Amino acid sequence: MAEADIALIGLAVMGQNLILNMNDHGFVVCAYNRTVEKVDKFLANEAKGTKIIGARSLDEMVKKLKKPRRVMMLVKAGSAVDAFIDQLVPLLEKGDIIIDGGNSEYTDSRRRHKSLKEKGLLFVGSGVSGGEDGARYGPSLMPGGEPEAWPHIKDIFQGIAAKVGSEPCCDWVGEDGAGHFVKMVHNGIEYGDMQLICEAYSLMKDALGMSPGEMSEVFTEWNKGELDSFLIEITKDILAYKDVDGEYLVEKIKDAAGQKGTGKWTAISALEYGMPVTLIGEAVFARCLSSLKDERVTASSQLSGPEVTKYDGDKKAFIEDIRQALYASKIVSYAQGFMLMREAAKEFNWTLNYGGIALMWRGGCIIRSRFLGNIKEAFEKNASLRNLLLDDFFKTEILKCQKAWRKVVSQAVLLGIPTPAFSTALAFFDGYRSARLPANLIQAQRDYFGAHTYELLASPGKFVHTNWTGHGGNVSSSTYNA
Ligand code: 2AM
Repeated sequence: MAEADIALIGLAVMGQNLILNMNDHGFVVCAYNRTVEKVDKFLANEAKGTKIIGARSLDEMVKKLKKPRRVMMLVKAGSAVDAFIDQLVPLLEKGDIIIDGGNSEYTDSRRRHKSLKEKGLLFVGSGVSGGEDGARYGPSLMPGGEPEAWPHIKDIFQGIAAKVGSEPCCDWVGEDGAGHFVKMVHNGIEYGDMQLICEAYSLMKDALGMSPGEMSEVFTEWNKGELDSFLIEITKDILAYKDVDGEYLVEKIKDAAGQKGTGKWTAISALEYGMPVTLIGEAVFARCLSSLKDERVTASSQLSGPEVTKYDGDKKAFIEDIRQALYASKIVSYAQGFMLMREAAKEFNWTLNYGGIALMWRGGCIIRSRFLGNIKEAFEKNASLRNLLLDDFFKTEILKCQKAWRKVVSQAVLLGIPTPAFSTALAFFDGYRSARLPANLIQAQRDYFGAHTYELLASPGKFVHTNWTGHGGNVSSSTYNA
């Protein structure tokens, strides 16, 4: 009997929790897993006493679904997704919906969308964020793909998503791979936010000599203001956490950061589409540098820094400066993230819902914050806002922080404390607000050694070559691109 509203394939923790969440919201879910014993185990344990049903084959699963059939996968990204799609296609009919909620690359989602569309099936690639807890009680969901599918999955998706007030942290993102692209940018921004917090911690610890306990109090205060966010909140808890011996645990942890690659993919996309997403790039490289622990230990005894490494000014005022530097840098990071999404939208012809994206990240996910509410408002005020830095609210905020930001970066440089993300954000800000950059000289150099030609300010669109040395040729280059 066709009784289930949706099927969910993949009974690892994320999949199980999403099923339980859907069940809580009144939807009948049919569970399936490649290793079928897991279905029985799930029904006998976690799903006991619920309306959840199971299937022991894909054929059985499909027969239990109401039409149009909705099948969601939460399986390992890559070939497992393609394998399930191949098995599902002959069992489904035109208008049925396949949703991939795994950590797929957006390029794969674009490919799957296209090939399923040719078969009359509606593909949705959805970012799912918030970890196991989010999946169980309210994730941030970023669905993209075939717009026709949205009305059929909207109630389920918005029903189970995290809520901010009464607003669900889920809306339609855009076409084909847009959902997974936006999830990737979310992860990149998460890398940036974490790095910014680490730089604030590093300055308080090394320049001001503060203990983790003291810093925890500072983060507690920060969490009451503009920086109010999940990551600041957990940082205050982490810093206050003491090991069984009464020592702060954070200081016992090896300073070599791991990464699974999602930040890296954002940086790669930034390079690919020519967008200066410098803060996320620095955050990825900062993790790379941290992981060279042995080399750094060797270098630390050979490469000395400045003599003075402690800040001797007003401590309280400097802490406030650090807060403002973090805030300003964070504004730049999000501005860059949205620049990347805008460029991808142009590249792939997506109509992205920018305010909706801010809302989707506002709750349920790792970067959830009060700040994202301001971003949502900025795009609500002006849906075609070119850059967050040009929004009245963010413009005022960043200009307010500018002095403190410059002070923190210059102090960090003088004291020899690395602040790559604070610094790159400030460099971007100064570059972005420059009507004139030194790229005229780059153009001259390129023309000098490669006859690449340059454009004259006075005659836009006119490219000319100069014989700089008098003995080179007068012929410009069209094929040589060193
Ligand atoms: P399994 O329980 O049968 O291993 C997370 O690993 C989820 O992805 C699990 O439900 C797992 O199924 C599924 N999975 C991993 N690799 C898979 C593959 N190659 N084919 C099908 N499912 C796979």
